[in-house]
Amino acid sequence: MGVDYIVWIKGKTFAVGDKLVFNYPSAEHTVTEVRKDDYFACAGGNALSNDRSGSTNVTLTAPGTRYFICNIPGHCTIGMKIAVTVAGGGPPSTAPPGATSAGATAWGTPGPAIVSMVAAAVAKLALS
Ligand SMILES: [Cu+2]
Repeated sequence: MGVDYIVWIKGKTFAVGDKLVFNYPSAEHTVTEVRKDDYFACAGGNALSNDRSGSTNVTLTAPGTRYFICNIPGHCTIGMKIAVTVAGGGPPSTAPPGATSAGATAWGTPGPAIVSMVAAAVAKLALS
């Protein structure tokens, strides 16, 4: 509680075989792994796994992004959540893993509307 996990994960890279260690007061929090949509919605109802032992270890066994929230009501929505991107299985990404890509998804990426606006402006220039 009170940790900015986006700041914490910034610049960190994760590889297959790394282990995430969550230490917390067992009665007060959970480590709940969820799917991407549920991560952004802070919804723990369809959890992939759930632990509230106070000492949760998660070994990263494959490339890709894994999503963890605290399933105590209200905690996730104030930031007790973390998305961990495990590198491997493809070319290196130019974006930092984890926080940045999660943020881009959370707030939306520029859609086709913006692209077509630019295309229209270019077309106008070409005509004038
Ligand atoms: Cu919590």
